[in-house]
Amino acid sequence: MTSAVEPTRGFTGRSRAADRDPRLPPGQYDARDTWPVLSAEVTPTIATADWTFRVDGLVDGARTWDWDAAHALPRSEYRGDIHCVTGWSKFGVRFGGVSVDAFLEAARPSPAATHVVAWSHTGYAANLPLADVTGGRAWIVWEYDGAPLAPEHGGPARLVVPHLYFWKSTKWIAGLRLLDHDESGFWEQNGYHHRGNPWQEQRYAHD
Ligand SMILES: Nc1nc2c(c(=O)[nH]1)N[C@H]1C(S)=C(S)[C@@H](COP(=O)(O)O)O[C@H]1N2
Ligand SMILES: [Mo]
Repeated sequence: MTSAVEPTRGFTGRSRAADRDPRLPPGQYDARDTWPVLSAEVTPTIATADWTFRVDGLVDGARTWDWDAAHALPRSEYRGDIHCVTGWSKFGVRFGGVSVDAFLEAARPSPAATHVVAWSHTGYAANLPLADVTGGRAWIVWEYDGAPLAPEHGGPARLVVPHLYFWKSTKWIAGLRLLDHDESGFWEQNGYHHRGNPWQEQRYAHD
């Protein structure tokens, strides 16, 4: 009986590895049509008329944009995948908004700036190296799949940094503060990794 089972098990194992979607980082699964909501806070109601986005800290000119001023910046889209540290990944999502580069260009980061804190209108924050939100790798978005971003997913607007675990993508984004040092955000103070690269499985502080 053992000899009949084991070759089958071995074959199945190899077959699964070969079929694994190359878009899936280690330890992740495909959430397919679902989009789980992960929020430490109660979903706030923020009218677009009340939403603001500020870039301050180590910049030559701190700036605040309101809804209309942010929409006047060049439109930019992210199409691709996202990965949550709890295990789900989602392929081929489409977010519309403005590249973080466009906001930073207006505020002119000082050469001393090395990190940012991405803080929300609710008090949540995530820390990131400045290099992870520049160079066309991060967006402030207000659309998902061509429709307004739902409040539970961070609407009216959130940060999206898709190459890092999704906890870095602050919902109800209020601003970026530029710093010359790393300053832990909400999950980083609770044992999560400072960078959070899903391809290196940087889930917890010492991964
Ligand atoms: N303000 C705020 N932003 C947040 C969070 C949060 O709790 N509050 N959760 C983070 C985590 S852990 C993830 S995985 C994503 C979840 O986004 P979603 O709820 O749209 O899937 O938002 C991130 N941004
Ligand atoms: Mo997450």
